[in-house]
Amino acid sequence: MAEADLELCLSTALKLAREAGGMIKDAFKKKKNVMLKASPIDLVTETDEAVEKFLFSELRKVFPQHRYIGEESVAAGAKVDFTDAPTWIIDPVDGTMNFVHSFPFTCVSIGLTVNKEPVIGVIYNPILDHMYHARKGHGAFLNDEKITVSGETDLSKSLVIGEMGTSPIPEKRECVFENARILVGKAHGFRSLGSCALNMCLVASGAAELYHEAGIHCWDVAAGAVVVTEAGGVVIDTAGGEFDLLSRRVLCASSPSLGQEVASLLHQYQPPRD
Ligand code: LIP
Repeated sequence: MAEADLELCLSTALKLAREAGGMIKDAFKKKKNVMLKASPIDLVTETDEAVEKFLFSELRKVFPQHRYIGEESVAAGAKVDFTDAPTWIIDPVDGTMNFVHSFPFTCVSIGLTVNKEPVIGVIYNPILDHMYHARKGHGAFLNDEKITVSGETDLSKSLVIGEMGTSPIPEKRECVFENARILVGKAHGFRSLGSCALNMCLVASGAAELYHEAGIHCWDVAAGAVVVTEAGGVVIDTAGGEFDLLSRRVLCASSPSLGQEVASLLHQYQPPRD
């Protein structure tokens, strides 16, 4: 895709992320109509659905030839049709559980892939007014200030993020708890905050050194993968191999050695692919 086209994609995504963020912020303090998806803790609200509909509609006006993958469209039965075509991969409200509880760690995440590679990432937390963005080869930014990972290589000096997730599956929950036990004993600190995309931004900005999770989806990680790598971090599989956008597993780290060390410690869980 030409440089000018990618610049138009980024500027359009930034504009729409801010507008979508306004929708999230308006609803944030109000009573929410919460609906259930795969389990009693896998939630969706009218805001999730309205934001995704808004973003798809506005992006299609500018980029009618592009393809679209969204969390709520897939939940409604759409297939994850992942091709080499320019594809917008969107989580309208990442951290929906946080949003429902008015816990201010929630965002809209807008990623763009070309030839199946993430090239643009825009992640906006409207409650804290934190706009993260990155374009492949052009750096990563928080509110237009360049961000970089901490570069830390020592696990005992690292703040590590691990998510409990929403799955009721015993095998997955056992894996989550075992990995938390392992890491709490070795890291400087351990956090669980409820938003994949924002967790990735915390690593990118040097506020944390590592985040890992199995059970997320392509729309959770597509934008964050660009933000982390453009901030000088690594994005790999939880077992240490190459990152696979549809694998539903991610590990991002402030340095390659830290990422590989933690990957070697983790108990692995393999959810069905997207
Ligand atoms: C969430 C992820 C989070 C994960 C939750 C949930 P959602 O995405 O951001 O990392 O632990 O289970 O999948 O559903 O709020 O868009």
